[in-house]
Amino acid sequence: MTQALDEIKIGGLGVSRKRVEDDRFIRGKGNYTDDITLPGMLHMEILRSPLAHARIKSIDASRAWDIPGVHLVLTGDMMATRNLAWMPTLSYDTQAVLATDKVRFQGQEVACVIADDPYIAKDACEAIEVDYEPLPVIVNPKQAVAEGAPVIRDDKENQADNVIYHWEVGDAAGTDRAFEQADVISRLQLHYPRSHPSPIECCGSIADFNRATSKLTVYMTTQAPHIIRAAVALVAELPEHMIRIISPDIGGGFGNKVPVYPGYVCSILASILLERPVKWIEDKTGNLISTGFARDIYLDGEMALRQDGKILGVRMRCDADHGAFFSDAQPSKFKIGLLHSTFAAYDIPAAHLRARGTYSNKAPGGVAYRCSFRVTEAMFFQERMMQAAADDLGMDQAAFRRMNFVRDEDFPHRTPFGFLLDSGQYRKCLDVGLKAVGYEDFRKRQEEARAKGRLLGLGISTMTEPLGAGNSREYDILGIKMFDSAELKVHMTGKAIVRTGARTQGQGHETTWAQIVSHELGIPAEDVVVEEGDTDTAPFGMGTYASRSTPVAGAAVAMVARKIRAKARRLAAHLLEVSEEDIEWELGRFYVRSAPDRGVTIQECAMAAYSNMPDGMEPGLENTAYYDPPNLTWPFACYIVTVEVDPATGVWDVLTTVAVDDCGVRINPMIVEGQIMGGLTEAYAMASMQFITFDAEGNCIGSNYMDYLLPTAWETPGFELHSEVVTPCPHHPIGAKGIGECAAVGGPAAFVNAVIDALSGTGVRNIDMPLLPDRVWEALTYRRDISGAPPVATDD
Ligand code: MCN
Ligand code: CUN
Repeated sequence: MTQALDEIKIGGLGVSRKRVEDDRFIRGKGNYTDDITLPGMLHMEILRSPLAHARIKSIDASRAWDIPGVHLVLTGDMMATRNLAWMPTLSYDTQAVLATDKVRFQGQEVACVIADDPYIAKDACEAIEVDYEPLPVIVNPKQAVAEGAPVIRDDKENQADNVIYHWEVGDAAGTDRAFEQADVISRLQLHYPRSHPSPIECCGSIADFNRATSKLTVYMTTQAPHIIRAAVALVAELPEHMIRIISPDIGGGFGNKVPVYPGYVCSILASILLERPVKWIEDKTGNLISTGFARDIYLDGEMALRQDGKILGVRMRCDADHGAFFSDAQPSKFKIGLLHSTFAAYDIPAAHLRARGTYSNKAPGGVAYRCSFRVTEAMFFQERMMQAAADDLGMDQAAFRRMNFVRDEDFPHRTPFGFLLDSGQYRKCLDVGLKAVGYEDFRKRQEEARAKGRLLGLGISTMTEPLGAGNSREYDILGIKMFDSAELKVHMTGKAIVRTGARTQGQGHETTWAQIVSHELGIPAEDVVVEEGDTDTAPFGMGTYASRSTPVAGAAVAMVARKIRAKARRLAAHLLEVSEEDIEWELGRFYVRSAPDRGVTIQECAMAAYSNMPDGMEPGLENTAYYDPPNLTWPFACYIVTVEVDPATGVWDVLTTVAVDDCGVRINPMIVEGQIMGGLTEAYAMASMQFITFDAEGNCIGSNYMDYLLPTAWETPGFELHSEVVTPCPHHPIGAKGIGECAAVGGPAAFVNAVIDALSGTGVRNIDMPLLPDRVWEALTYRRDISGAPPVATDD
């Protein structure tokens, strides 16, 4: 006799199972791109531009060619003969692979050397003589559109200025009317500065073209192997079935490993030319100055308010600095990504957003760094504007938010910008957060402290964000529709392998996908192995970013398991000699409805699929599911931070951080908490110390870990996490919503709001991130906002 299994015991849904991948990671046994050595492998290094904007008069590589051990020197002119000097970007622009006419940002790729070892290659790079003629430099949108500004993209035929796009969304006339009716108009201007995902592992690739088989294998640090395969097939005009992209273990991605970088392209071309494997591993400075930046948007926001606190309308003007190439890797038709997800959590009758994108002499980027395509800026702007508006009304921060939230009974809710929210319990999350932080009590203590000259502050950030691109109706990358996939093979002994089109970079898919299979089939999680990242074996998928893995690939895992269960049911009916209609399922077992004692386990069904299938049934127990989500998932979070600011120095300490996250059903609560803590750490970093900016010559300030600060355990405050609120996603097969980015998206505003709150009464409305002590001190001392753009002064 068989019995239903205890889901907790087998590691199913809701179990805080230890991460199986950590076993190899914490022993130093991970297999990262740089760990791979192939026979006959050569090494590539990149020569980068020291200048931000300059015409290239000549490149003389003859001395580099003469260095013993050098096999190949690639320059832009050589790339051009193969039509590879430029490549298309995912945002329908072009990007230089190796510079030919001009360099357009500091750190831009100018030439590559392929040699016996990386040291020879590096030395040979230094032997390349490039004659530059410096040009005026642009480091912000204001300079980009100024009279007489040099045209950065003079390579483009119809580009007479530095504007990439004007884009708008919402109801301009309706919003104007709302402003006419307003009792109070609140305005805030600020800059969300550039930041960098900065994973510990930099980017890299090993291209291995085998002339004998005509097959190109590329090991590389990509979050989206199948997209890379498609891009290589289309750009290099190689047959897709002869390209194999393998993304081995990834040492953190955080969005940095979504774009296509020149280094990948050059290593591939070098391998094809030399017919030997070519390895390129970027160094930290290369990573910080040239790859996937994030943010760099200016906001001019206005809110129309009724005296009682009701928001009547929102108007936003945003200026996005995209750097030298418009290479956003994002799947929406919206020029500025999902920035218009802003204010989604609030019930607002009218809204209008106008955005302008401009070129500058800075590395390209924009949408990366733990952000579902600019939702980070969207939620930051929203929550900073909410705080300013409540202050302008003289209203309590929590009451103002509660009054304007979308109500539980109003889902699905259409936002004024056109998104459809699936579900949520916003008030409940806020209440849990307020209770946890002791809101009323803190406000009293704040008053008392104020009387003694001590500055306490409390910041709230309540936000929802769209996670899980796509659905395929609305989202695509260069026409490739957004969906995802899972393949499940159950072996005859009941052990299984699941593969998806996603690619974990540290999020724990090897652990959580097994839990979904366990939940659906009753196969113990430890009997399920998860494999991702090899385009020759994984089903086609769009990769991991925008926290889309659980919403899309995770859903596909559940769906494919259900297909397997359906076949297993037919096998069970055969084994139990009853008709399929008489079979019932409980976890791990089918039984006869009229005789519950008579049952077979899923493992017995698996064996029968290979040894005892009914006449006419196809043998085997495996299947594939492609999942096209009906909608995005909309998790909600309430982050509350309290701080104390030292008026003498501007130093601020975090007293408490409370996080209430509702991401629907949690597959693995411990992993979810890890994601939230990681995100809060990054939020704290951006708010307090992380800064990648530029001086007037376009020099990148923040090109190393002395200048670009990563918080360690020592600086990072403690976090109090709450999981009481669970609103299952109504359209996801197991009710889960994404969580991977929430805390990094919603967190920064909570920290900044707390510091600004501590300064209340001084007239200071804004200090741009990072809130370094000197900025806070300056704001406090001179009672003025610190809102600014690069260039920074570098003489101090
Ligand atoms: N999860 C869960 N229950 C849920 C939602 C998620 O148990 N309701 C689990 C998932 O199964 C997965 C993890 O939490 O193991 C994150 O899931 P999800 O929200 O689906 O996000 P993705 O797996 O798609 O990860 C992407 C997201 C992004 S876009 C960035 S950027 C980021 C992030 O994840 N980069 C990371 N977190 C990171 N964490 C690590 N360690 N390294 C990175 O590079
Ligand atoms: Cu934009 S960072 Mo994550 O979506 O890979």
